[in-house]
Amino acid sequence: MITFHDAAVMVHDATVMCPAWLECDPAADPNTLDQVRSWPATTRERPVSLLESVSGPLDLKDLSPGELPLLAAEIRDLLIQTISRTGGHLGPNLGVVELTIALHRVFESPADRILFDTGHQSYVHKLLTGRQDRFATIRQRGGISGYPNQAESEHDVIENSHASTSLSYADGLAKAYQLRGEGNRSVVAVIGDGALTGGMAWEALNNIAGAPDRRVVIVVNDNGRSYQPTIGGLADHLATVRVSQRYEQVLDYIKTTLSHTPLVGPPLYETLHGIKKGLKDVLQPQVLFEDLGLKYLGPVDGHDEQAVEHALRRARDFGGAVLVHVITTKGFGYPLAEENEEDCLHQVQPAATAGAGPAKVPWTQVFGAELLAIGAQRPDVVAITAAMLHPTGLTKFAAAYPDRVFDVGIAEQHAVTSAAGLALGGMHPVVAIYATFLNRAFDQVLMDVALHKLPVTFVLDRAGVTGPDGASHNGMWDGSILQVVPGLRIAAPRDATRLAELLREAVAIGDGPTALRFPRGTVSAEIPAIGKLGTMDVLSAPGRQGGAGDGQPRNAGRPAGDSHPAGDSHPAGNGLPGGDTHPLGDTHPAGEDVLLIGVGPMAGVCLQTAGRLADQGIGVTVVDPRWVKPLDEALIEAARRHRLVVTVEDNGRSGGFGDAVCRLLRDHDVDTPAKTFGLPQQFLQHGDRAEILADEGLTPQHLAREITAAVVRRTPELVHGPHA
Ligand SMILES: Cc1ncc(C[n+]2csc(CCOP(=O)(O)OP(=O)(O)O)c2C)c(N)n1
Repeated sequence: MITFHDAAVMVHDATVMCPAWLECDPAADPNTLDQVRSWPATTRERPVSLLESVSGPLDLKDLSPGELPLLAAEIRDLLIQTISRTGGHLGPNLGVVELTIALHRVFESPADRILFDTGHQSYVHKLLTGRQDRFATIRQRGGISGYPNQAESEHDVIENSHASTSLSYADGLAKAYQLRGEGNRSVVAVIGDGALTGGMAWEALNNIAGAPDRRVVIVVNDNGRSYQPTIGGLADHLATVRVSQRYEQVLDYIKTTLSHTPLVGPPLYETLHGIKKGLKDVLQPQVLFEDLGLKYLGPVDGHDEQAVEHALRRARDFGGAVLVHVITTKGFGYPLAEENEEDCLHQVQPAATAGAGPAKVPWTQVFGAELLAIGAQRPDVVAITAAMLHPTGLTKFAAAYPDRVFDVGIAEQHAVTSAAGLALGGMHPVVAIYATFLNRAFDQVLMDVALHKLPVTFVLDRAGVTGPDGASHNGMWDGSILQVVPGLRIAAPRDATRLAELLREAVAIGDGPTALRFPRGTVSAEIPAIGKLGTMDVLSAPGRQGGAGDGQPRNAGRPAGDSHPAGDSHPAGNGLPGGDTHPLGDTHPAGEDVLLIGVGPMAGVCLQTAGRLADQGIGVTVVDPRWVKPLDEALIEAARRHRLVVTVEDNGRSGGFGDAVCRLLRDHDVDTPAKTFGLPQQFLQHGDRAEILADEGLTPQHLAREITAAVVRRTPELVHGPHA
């Protein structure tokens, strides 16, 4: 096992980390290394003193270089203690401690602007810019955000947690400063090698390089990983530097190997030797960036604070567009993170939830298990991830079918159009992606997949409120933007059994795209259907209460054989899979006051709401549509039979499922009024998922109160007792 001390020494001993251009000696300050080595095993014994003395970047500048390793150690200590309790991004922040200290010692934030791409690695920046006292509240309701946040600090410039945007922001800021005559302000963008795989970053690089006189400093934080090792040609290119594979060594290798290869060996070696310059170009990253027109500095050891400072000063004083290549170790200083193969503890769960209570099955895991089973039966099914293999549940599928899984990097747009290509080539791609990140690839879904009626299945994990990661991580948009895509069908499972069923139905559809959305967290209790309304499941009806079952996932998936073209709606019981069973129809008993339609896990919430309403004497039919687009036209007659239609969804209300139901009823001159419940069209603050859903009224108690009030307004005679 590598300890923190060993790791520190290993990094400092690596010759590549202190290149000649830097004119520094990695062991120049013996106190520095000694201090690191003497860091007590139980760091809690050491009072947090240096860090407390830093209330902003100016204080940081007063510290001597010899004090900085201790400061770094204190920061790591605080990160480990706090994040293991609150949850959050641990590995990325442990890796940027020295880099962030150096940034704030060299640049004059907030006059100079420091932008963190994605923003998940900004915790150290928060600690150094006056937020130590609130750090314990990170990611909790009312506490500080897990990402940069303008309301928190003048040092936070951008808030987005979607990757690969920082260089475009930087380009725009530098243009603005130039136009305003403030061209002496530096704009610094810190971007990981993972985020650098996003196409938007390259669009920005192209523009930044086009105006080399603007003061844009691009700091590439190269730890070789996104969640997992970063993939692709660029990553391979950067890796050549990380492992110190100098071109001379490669030439030696080629010389020894090829000259022993009969016939082709020696001539090929001569040829390669003749193009030595070309080979050098291939193996040195500065060429890649300098060919674009960017000044390149590096590589520099990202855990040698003085070396990073030196490089950043040179970059700042250069006065134009420059790229500083910094090599770091994700999780640095914490062996549990550094050695964690899955993701270097990229994001950890709060201590309170990790391992607490009876084991519950995450939605992601149910999806992963079912896809694995489907993979065994369907050799045409392939999986695509945008740098999130483990988080999207593809681990087992990748292990079983390594040739049928494609990690494309943080490149959602490419993921979708590449899926279109796979589908054109006869495969059925399953694009596993967090709902919020699909937003990026809307045009690709619309034009590259749907226009071509291609069988691509989008599996949208973390749909609806996600919670602690805040506004930009909530998957509350897909249910609206996908509504406008012709021919795309959307399914939302209420429990594990339905997730397995609907995934099978989705991959059985061959004439257009499908999307399956489910939330963050663990699966809801099983809710058996008591009947059918067209293709939809009836979960309870007046006098026939349904309820949650045993909570055990059942593998009840069955293939679907239909290929109904998906419009806004489809004829009752005809079209989508599952429409062949017992319509409740005329056998339905009287007392049909409210038709309550719950999307996905909201079906369970609706069932509980119905119980409360029944106590008020209000008869409720609870329906889970399963496929929420296209709508089942059985809804039209069902709506006519009820006095009020209510929809509940974990998605923005504008343009979502509820709006689609209202449009269907209007189009068919149904007079029954409808109420739609969902998330307000706002950027919701971070907090616990359950807390946020409660804030927005998506609880049985609140819904029952609202629905009772609506019923009373229309038919006061129905409600006899006090309101819920
Ligand atoms: C558009 C988008 N897709 C996916 C993600 C999820 N995500 C968050 S951090 C991350 C990896 C980032 O890697 P890198 O930029 O190298 O930073 P590191 O964590 O290694 O410091 C990913 C894929 C995201 N934030 N944005």
